Amino acid sequence: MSIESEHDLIALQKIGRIVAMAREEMLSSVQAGITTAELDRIGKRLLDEHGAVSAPYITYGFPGTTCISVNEVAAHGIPGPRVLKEGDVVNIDVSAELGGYYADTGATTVVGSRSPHKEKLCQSSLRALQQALKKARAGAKVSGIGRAIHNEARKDGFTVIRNLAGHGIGRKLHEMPDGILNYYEPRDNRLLTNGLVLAVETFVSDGAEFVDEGADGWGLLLPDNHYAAQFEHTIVITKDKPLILTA
Ligand code: M2C
Ligand code: CO
Ligand code: CO
Repeated sequence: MSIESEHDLIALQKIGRIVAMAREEMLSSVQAGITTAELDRIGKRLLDEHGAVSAPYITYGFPGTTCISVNEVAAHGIPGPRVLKEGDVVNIDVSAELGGYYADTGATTVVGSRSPHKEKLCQSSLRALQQALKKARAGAKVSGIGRAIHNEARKDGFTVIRNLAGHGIGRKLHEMPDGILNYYEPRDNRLLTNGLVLAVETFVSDGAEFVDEGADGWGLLLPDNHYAAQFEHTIVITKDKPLILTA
């Protein structure tokens, strides 16, 4: 969607803050011994308290409130009995609806503090998101976002996942424009427009370039013991810096 009124902006800011709070509360609860179902309950409680509902659940019937993806699972991980352990790469992706408006955010962390390679991967993906957001302004090419993400990942010796992408958002979880890629696509001539609401998400990996559907019908799996780190913000495009609704 594109922002058309003060109400659009206020409502998106509200749900943006809620999903960001849920993300932060869940991230700060990540520790060895906790299950992903327990983490999901923390996110659900926060959404419930604010009257928000899980976007994956109401949109797709996802069997959980939030997506929690561990190690070989890059995205769409179903919360459950999996117990987190030292060194696990944990992605928390929270998307929710309130009053007909949607926001989506994600972050990745490592359990414990003894995995420098995995921590570097998370830092690289976060930097890639920050660099991409610098390119996101009205009149600029959509393809500049993917170019910035890939350049940042490459600098650190990492790859990007080519079949996962950011998207439009606002009145639905996934809207047009789709295909906000993690790499440069020179044939993509679309331009960013003032007021456009986007979920920009970086998928940086230590070698993988594609994910495959897992046997549970949800999890998107990485090949050959590779890891990936995702970060995601919902933003509004302006003539200047984007408004980050999920900061
Ligand atoms: O839009 C995502 O960030 C998720 C969708 C959850 S629906 C089960 N919030 C995403 C992640 C990976 C691939 C596509 N979309
Ligand atoms: Co998301
Ligand atoms: Co998204």
